[in-house]
Amino acid sequence: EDGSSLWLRYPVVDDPGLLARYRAAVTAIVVENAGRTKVHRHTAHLAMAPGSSEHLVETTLQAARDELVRGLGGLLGRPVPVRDAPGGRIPAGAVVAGTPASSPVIRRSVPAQDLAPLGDDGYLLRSVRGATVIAGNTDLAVLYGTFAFLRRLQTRQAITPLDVSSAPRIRRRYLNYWETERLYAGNNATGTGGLNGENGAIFDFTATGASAALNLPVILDRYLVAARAMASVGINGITINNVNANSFYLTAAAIKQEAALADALRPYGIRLAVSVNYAAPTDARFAPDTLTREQLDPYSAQFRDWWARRARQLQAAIPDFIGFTVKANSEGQPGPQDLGYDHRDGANALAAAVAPLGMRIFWRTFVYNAEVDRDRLKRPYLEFGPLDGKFAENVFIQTKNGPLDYQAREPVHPLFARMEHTDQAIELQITQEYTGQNTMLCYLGPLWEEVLKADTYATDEHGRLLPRRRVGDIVEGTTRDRPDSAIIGVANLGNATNLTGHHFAQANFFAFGRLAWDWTAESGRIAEDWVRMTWGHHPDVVRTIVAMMAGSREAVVNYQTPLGVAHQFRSSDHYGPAPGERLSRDDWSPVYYNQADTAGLGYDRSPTGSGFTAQYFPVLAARYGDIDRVPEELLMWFHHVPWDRRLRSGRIFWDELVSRYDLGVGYVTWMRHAWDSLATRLDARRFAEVKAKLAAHETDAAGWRDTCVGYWKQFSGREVPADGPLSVAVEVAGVSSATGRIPVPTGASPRITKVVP
Ligand code: BDP
Repeated sequence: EDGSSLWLRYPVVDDPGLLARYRAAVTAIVVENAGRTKVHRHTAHLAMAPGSSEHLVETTLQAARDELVRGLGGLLGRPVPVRDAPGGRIPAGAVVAGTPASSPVIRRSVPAQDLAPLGDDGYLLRSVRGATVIAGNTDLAVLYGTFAFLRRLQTRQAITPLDVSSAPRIRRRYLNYWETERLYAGNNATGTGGLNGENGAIFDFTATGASAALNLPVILDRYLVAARAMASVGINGITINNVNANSFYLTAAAIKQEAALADALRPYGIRLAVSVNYAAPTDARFAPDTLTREQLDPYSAQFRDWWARRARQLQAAIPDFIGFTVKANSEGQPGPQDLGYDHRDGANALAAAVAPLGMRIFWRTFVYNAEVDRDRLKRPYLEFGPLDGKFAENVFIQTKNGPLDYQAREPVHPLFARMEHTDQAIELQITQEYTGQNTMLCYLGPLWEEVLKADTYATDEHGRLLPRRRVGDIVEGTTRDRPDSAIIGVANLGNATNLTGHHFAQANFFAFGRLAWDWTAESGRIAEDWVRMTWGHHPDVVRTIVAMMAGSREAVVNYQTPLGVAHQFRSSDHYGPAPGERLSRDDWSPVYYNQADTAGLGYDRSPTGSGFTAQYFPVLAARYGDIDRVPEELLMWFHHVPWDRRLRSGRIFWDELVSRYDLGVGYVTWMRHAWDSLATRLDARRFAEVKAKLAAHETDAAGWRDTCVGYWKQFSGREVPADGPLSVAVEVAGVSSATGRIPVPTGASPRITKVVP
């Protein structure tokens, strides 16, 4: 096993009783009117990679049928025949997948009113007269239902009698793929990838060899594995290039390749978007169709027409093209402010250009300017808050979960409840830029669950609390009167054999999709599904791995940025610690965030400090602004904390701080031992690969602790406190079976008391 199938492995069910029941329930596959599968070899812009083994499918129903054949055949340990349903007769034991339009069987066996509430993407799984139907209103819903049905077998749930349905809470469940940096997904040296062929991007736009000679783009097997994996968790769009956008992706040569990719992904319901640079019209690659800098005025016809031309070109090649993602006036990227305009002017100009084509603009809010504001966190609200309600219909503003930048823990971004009249997408980072990249095992489900379930305590103009103002409510749009909604994950896919570099990084890809579908789900349950699908079902395996995952993010918080100190990363790679680093820009420097001095540690954002807390609604503003009331895990986000301040544990701040670092490292040590205990229960290659990662993880976690504690010590002037007790209690939210005590072997790092995610 090399991890290349991700969670779509489908090994034969090894519990004989269950296998017999599944085999009795499933004896045939019926997908009416799916069409014949054909391999496109010589269409105008599509070629198979030499040696490619996967065939390309043309329709979504073919993809569903193929997945049933592959999945059921694997799980049941014998081929399951594909049959017709002559005269609408359902063969006993059939799994029938389709829509009322595609399948006479579905039309007759599923009442229309049962499908109506499911919308475009929702599915229904139901036992009907000895058969199982997988039904939805669209072919894509049927594909989603197919994966959901297979997941039931993969996680060993009952499949008879069955009557479940599910529809996503958020409409657009997209990935943003940053192809030239921040991949952390393996980056195989042997592979080319991305634009420059120098990194490990999953999509290879640098066709080489025969395909280059023919000028044909290549569709690699791994694209289809990724497409199936995305569809299996309901992801339905991907922006294929970095937000620091290279305008290559708008050129005719690139569009040809993008069209091939779109054709390959379309059956899986995945649509494409491109990140663009606001000043692309001045790029010489478009000569003679270029503009001058002055013509970048968002109200000029030239500017809008230029974008309309690009959009039409894209739509001609990719009829279901989504639109553009824009990073403007952020970290040196050009934007409308360069010409004296604001984000609304810029976003609405692009929106107007693409609106006739039904496309969308995703305009990011990741802006900061510490030179003006002193506190970097203030800028997004200052620039975007006043623009609420002023964006065009087809604009989403796209906001990171927290006000800084994907730290292992942040308070929620104050913009969420402040933009009620604007479609607002949340942007989460799946790729672990600040959470251990592809070396550290960090399950991000608990982080996202924390964010999406966080209450903003938004109030109306009379100061009364408004209902349903958790971040997830706001993102899903229930607080707006408009139906569109979007959640974005910065993807962690690459050209590594297992697509993500670390086997456990696959879990973050999986969890993102599951939470995008239903943000009210519990991250512990999602972890359990993933473990069963990815590693197996032995109780030791499930219990141990779920427990490892459950506390892994809290461990990262503890050994990297405990008690709310943020951004202590070395600037070169955002992996290791550099608490003393001072860069050319204050707001890129760890010292700016930690504010270490002999009095204490942390950034004062209270009303007597930077005043950032005022951007929150009153409940949170009061809570965060008061050092006695702020949750301890956010202490240093909002306060400069005296070294001898007494904390809830009874320890003084300095002692508590050091113990958090130890707790974090101790957890990693515990994970390493816990993993070792599974040696005989897991397949050799993946076991060894994770074991090696955990060893590096432990070393690097200890490095974080030692570097940071050593640095803080110079300011605190205090000794490192002595060791504490030696056990870890792991409580796993949402997984009843996995609560337990796992002893830490002697010799392991001490002082772990309790780790509760
Ligand atoms: C930062 C990344 C940088 C991105 C930026 C962004 O380090 O690569 O371009 O976020 O989101 O975290 O625009």
